[in-house]
Amino acid sequence: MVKKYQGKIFRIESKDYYVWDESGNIVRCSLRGKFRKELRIKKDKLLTLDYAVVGDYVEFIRNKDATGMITGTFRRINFLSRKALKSKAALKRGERIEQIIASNIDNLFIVASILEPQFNNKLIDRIIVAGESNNINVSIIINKIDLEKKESKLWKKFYEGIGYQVFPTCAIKSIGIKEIKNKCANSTNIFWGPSGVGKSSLLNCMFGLNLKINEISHYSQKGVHTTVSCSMFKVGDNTFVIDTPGIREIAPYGIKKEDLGFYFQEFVPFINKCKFNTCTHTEEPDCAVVEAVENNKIDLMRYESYLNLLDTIEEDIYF
Ligand SMILES: Nc1nc2c(ncn2[C@@H]2O[C@H](COP(=O)(O)OP(=O)(O)OP(=O)(O)O)[C@@H](O)[C@H]2O)c(=O)[nH]1
Ligand SMILES: [Mg+2]
Ligand SMILES: [Zn+2]
Repeated sequence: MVKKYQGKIFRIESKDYYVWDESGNIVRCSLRGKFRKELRIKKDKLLTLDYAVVGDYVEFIRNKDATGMITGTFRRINFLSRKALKSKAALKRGERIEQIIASNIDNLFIVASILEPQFNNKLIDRIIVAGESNNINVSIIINKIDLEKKESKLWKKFYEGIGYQVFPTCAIKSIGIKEIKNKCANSTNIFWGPSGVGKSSLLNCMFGLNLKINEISHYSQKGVHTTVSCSMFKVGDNTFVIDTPGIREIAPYGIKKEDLGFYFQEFVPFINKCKFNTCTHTEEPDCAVVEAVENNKIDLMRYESYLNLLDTIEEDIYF
């Protein structure tokens, strides 16, 4: 019998899976060929899932040259995912692809800025849904408050009103850093959001990391992604942070239309009062959510985000 070891994936580069073994040493592993993608057939559609992602606990064997090979993964507590951008060929084959960003996460910090790049509340709401639907604690960081203060305060109030913790920060001047560090302690934390908002800058500032950041300080819409893959870092006892590449768009994966409302926290108290328990809060009679929007108990912007998302999940297949 070949001896099996256990570890945790902290970075994936092309076909190399970097794993911490039980003593915290780094082992570069390959993935046994048949595990590359897990395929599932559901309702005649082919679904593919990433077999191993950053955050996964794995089982591996050691090769003679000190590298390893992953032979299995352990069940994920949760994971953050989105619908993969579809290629035309994949669409033709009827494939629906889920891209898993990382697994076994406690806190999702959605990072945004007001300027450079401009605040996009619809995108934030979509990332919130991705977090909420996977049982991940969500908070929001508004970085670059040196560039704009007034609107930062308004959006802070807006999201706090819904029930989210909001951290205003400036990575360049180390403002608001301690509060986030405290929240990160003893947990696994992922930082996700648009490109150029300062995710890597914040992590450098908070934990003295040396992540690559965009050297061109003036943000352009065409800005390239500086961080190109997900990486996890150990920054304290039991404390991990994950830096991610920026996102331009995101569609959550595998959410049922009638469940979407539950991922908009402030809708939840009203949902139970809708006439139909499959209410999608659009055209149905006696919808308590629509009524709450009309009475300004639910903000119209959030309801618009909801409708916008509802439109895009129309075609999903469900597990
Ligand atoms: N004015 C200002 N600029 C900042 C701040 N934080 C980061 N920046 C700048 O914003 C630019 C982008 O920062 P990054 O840390 O590379 O952004 P990112 O979110 O990691 O971007 P991707 O890796 O492409 O997703 C850099 O030029 C930083 O110097 C801040 O608080 N204020
Ligand atoms: Mg980055
Ligand atoms: Zn309703």
